[in-house]
Amino acid sequence: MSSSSAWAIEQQSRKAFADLKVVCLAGGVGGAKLADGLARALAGDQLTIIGNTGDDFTHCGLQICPDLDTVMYTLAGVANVETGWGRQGESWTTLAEMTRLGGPDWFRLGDLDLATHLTRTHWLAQGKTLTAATAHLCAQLDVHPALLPMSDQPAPTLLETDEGVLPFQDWFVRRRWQPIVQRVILPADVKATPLVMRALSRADIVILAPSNPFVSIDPILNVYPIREMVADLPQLVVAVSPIIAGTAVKGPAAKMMPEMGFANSAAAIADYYADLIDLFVYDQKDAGILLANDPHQLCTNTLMTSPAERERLARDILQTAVQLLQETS
Ligand code: FO1
Repeated sequence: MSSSSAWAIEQQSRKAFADLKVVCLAGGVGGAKLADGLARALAGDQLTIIGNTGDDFTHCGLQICPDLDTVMYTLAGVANVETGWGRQGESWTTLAEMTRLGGPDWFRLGDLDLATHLTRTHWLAQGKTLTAATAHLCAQLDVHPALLPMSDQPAPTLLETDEGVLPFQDWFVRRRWQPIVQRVILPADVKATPLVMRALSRADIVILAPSNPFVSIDPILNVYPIREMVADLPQLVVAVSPIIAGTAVKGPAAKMMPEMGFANSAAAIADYYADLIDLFVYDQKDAGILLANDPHQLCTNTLMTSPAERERLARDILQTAVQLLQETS
């Protein structure tokens, strides 16, 4: 007699998604939260997260990978939920001393977070790929789904703004994303890793997480041949709107959209991904919106205010996607 214990129910629901292979393209906070929800709903080997590395830069000689770290820390349960980056329970002793010494303190590195950057930089200097270094860090933090950098090559995102062309972190942190963005400049001929391509070729479902479409998802799709594989392979492609009732839950998406000629709406996000997606997920606050290309739709509560909410949204999406897969198989 199977008990109705939470554990038993969890195992039942995992059976519901048994042998499903899911790939999630994720950037900052929204992407990390959905990735965490998916990790709670699926067994570790069913989920692969492809992380944006367009925000990466070298700072004080250290290789910083903000979006990889936000996903890794979130799945490890050690993320600073207030800031959306770095570690919870952080101390700032080193940064305070850097300030006293007149060092570059504009990019705030906490003491615990510094250990990640030092360790990653050490391994890269030893010749490890970013993929291998990320896998080691995840293993040490007991993070089981595969977190794959979109590429092992540098792929810096630049922003053409009314103050000239800015490197990402200069725009985002030093200038607090206030310069008006005319264009996002993505690097040419960056290649996906073999592990990324293998995960995409095996995926039943690919999810574009509720991350900024321009500076979190596009940089991943821009890596060859990720966009082509997402568009051409038989898997079911889902996009989750990062815009709820005209605002972004966090970050510059809502400010950037009008600056770049897009309406500030979930419908505009659906249009933006129209040639890629089979299912569009948006918040109940946007119920009744009209979507030009009429993808399958899931209108639900997409605001993830707790780990349980992250898992509920992930299950909502997976259940809807599995139904669509069964209808089309
Ligand atoms: N974002 C800020 O707005 N201010 C910071 O001082 C800052 C420091 C920081 C340190 C490590 C890290 O991994 C991320 C950090 N971020 C900071 C966020 C970073 O700019 C990301 O690129 C954004 O979160 C966008 O994804």
